[in-house]
Amino acid sequence: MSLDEIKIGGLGASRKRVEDNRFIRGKGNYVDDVVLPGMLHMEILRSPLAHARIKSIDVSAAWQIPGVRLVLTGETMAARNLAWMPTLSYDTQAVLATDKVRFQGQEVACVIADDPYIAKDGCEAIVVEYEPLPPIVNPMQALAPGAPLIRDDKENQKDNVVFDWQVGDKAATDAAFAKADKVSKIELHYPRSHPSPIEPCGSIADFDRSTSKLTVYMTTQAPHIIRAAVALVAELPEHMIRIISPDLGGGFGNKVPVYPGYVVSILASILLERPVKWIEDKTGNLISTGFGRDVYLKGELALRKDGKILAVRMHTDSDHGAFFSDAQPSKFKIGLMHSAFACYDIPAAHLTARGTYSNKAPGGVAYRCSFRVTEAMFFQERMVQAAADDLGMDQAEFRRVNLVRDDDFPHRTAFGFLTDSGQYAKCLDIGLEAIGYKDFQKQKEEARKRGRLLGIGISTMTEPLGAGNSREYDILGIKMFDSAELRVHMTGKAILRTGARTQGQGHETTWAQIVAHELGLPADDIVVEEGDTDTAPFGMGTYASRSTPVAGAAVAMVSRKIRAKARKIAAHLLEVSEEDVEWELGRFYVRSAPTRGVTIQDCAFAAYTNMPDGLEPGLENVSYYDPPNLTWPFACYIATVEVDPQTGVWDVLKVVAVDDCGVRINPMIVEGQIMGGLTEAYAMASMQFITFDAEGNCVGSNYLDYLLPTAWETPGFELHEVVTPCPHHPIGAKGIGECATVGGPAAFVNAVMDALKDSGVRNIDMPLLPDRVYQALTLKKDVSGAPPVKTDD
Ligand code: MCN
Ligand code: CUM
Repeated sequence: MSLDEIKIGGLGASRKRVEDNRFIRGKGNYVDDVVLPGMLHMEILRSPLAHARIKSIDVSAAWQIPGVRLVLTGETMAARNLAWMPTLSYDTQAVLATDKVRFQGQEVACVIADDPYIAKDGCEAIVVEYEPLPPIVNPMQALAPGAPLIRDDKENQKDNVVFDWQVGDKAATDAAFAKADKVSKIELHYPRSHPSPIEPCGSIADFDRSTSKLTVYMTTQAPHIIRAAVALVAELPEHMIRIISPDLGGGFGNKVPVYPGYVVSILASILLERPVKWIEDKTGNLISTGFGRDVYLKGELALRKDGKILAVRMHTDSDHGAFFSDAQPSKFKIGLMHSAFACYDIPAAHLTARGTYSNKAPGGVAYRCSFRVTEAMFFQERMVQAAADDLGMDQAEFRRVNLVRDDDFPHRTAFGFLTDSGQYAKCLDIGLEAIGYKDFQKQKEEARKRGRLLGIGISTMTEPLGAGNSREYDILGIKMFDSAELRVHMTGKAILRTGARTQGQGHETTWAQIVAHELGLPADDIVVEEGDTDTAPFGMGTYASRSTPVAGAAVAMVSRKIRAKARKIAAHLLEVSEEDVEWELGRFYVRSAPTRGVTIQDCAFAAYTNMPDGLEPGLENVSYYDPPNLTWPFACYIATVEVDPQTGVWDVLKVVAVDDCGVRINPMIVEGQIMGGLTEAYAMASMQFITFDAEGNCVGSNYLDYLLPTAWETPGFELHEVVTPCPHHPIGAKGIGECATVGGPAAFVNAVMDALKDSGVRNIDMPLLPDRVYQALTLKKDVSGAPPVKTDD
């Protein structure tokens, strides 16, 4: 008699995304769609120089333009103590520059006017006199003796170092290296990349003097954190602040930080008592908002000759730009870089990490990556391939020797994480089988006769998704947990709200599936709402693929609370004691008489019309979920490529992905996440190049230079699945939102390196543009992305 779970859209149903109904009809409601009566428009004047002292700013001509309502500069912000703001990593960031500009594109002044064009004219009328200073565009320059001090605004800052941090066991690592049969070394650069969501950032601030209420519509992945920040920084009462994050046109980590535009639009609305809209253009987004990566690695593996890894040593130098503004758990300065090698059984490891300032836009935002995990897994898999080559060992076999075994869980990694489940060898085997690993060598020989170079690249990794637990994870002291609130109406229809904020991942679809699984209510009967701090329960937002691991768990838990109450109502309706009531999907029945039962909908109706004595009416509840651990999905990505040695052009022959994200709520959405992630991985490996010339000019500030692959350039992906349920998640799910972006790049790069192996080339830094590949092949040497950076020729 039990309901068919797939039919009601429960766990495992590839239910079509309900949000797409409005998106594909052009009915999405993005920030720029919001129009408020009397709304004014704001434009930002940005610095053309990367490093310069501001000698003067003359705004008088801007004020003369009819329709200009307000002009704000660093000076006017400073008068209100708002020229600087705290960042999510305990640094400060200029809202509008006062003393110096520190990167090209930095916010210098804002003009608020009747329409966006007048505001733009206003910006153009502002005259700024700069005195240029020598720019710093990489960690090597930042650390050089006598380097100009970028952050001379900070009292105790005497150099350009942001942090110097370490983790692991140095003594044990040194001892293991002393005993090693072989030491494999490699130096790599993970270049800057940009999340570049289709929709840039923006906000509409609406301060109503009559109620003292401040409403802000804005592009944020974490509305509650913004509310807390506005309350604490601007000293406004928290209950008078409402942050609404409407539909987001992608986030990818770009919409986690707090940007100056948000802050200035809020101040402008308070001063003018009118709504003020700020919408960034695409170039503004590309040059000034959070960049990802930009990390240099020196990596070493201590090896035994049978292939066993004895120890790992890593040193990273990361370029954070002018302000250390990336969000990450406060305990960890270089994010979760030390999650590297978590899928391998390694006795000892030590990581030193140094962060430096530069005259570049703030960097280090987690772009589809749980806090530097993308860099960690890329470095790991490049180091693994180099080590296998150094030992003369097959790269798949080398991984097999070192992967954590299924019976080894829970497993404490050398850097201290606890991984709890997985079937790593099985995933690898499925991947090797699917790509045709055995036959590939033969194909490689044949291709060589045709003058073509074939290569195969593997990337295996487990990734920490779903911060926290609250014991270890906090941002600015706010503990990382999440929440869900479920309200079941009289007729058995329901509304669910969470503290997460979907940006395209499909929460409106998948959360309803979790409720359907727990309660037997058809998913179509549940509406999901996120992103409004006045209605949603407090949560830390959506990034680090934490929604399913944390908010999704809260959805299951709140549904169980509802079921527990419904059980009491069922006992009352069935006139038996609660202990005699059994549950099957969507229905309570009497144990001794299974045909006597009531549906969950009957219970919902009774909760408002016929409640038992002593029981509170209504059927709603809230759950706050603090996960016991991160979730650890596993992935094996394998790519084969063909390189044309005449041109350096390489084509992807085949890509195979084997993902284990535990129980899949919606297999179709999971596959979409993997394909999207692999597309980004391919883009970073092959074509995306956003860099800075010696003057600090951002090269790649538009979509002719910074390439986003379309369906035409993107290779096909063959997806496979393994399911190892997460032991601590209520429905056994692990995160998936970032896996393919994190693990994917190394598969492509390893494949090209494999093709070039016999030419003595060990590394080409991303992106593997044809000219880099050609140069490596003809000169028979590595091509580094490190400076001097080739930007043009
Ligand atoms: N899911 C599932 N079964 C699982 C795991 C996840 O069905 N076992 C579903 C989820 O319910 C959700 C989606 O897959 O609908 C992604 O879930 P999850 O892994 O929990 O990740 P989040 O929802 O927290 O999304 C964040 C993640 C991040 S951090 C970035 S960055 C990213 C990504 O998602 N940005 C995206 N994917 C994106 N996809 C789109 N379309 N747009 C973005 O901006
Ligand atoms: Cu890591 S980018 Mo996502 O966390 O929003």
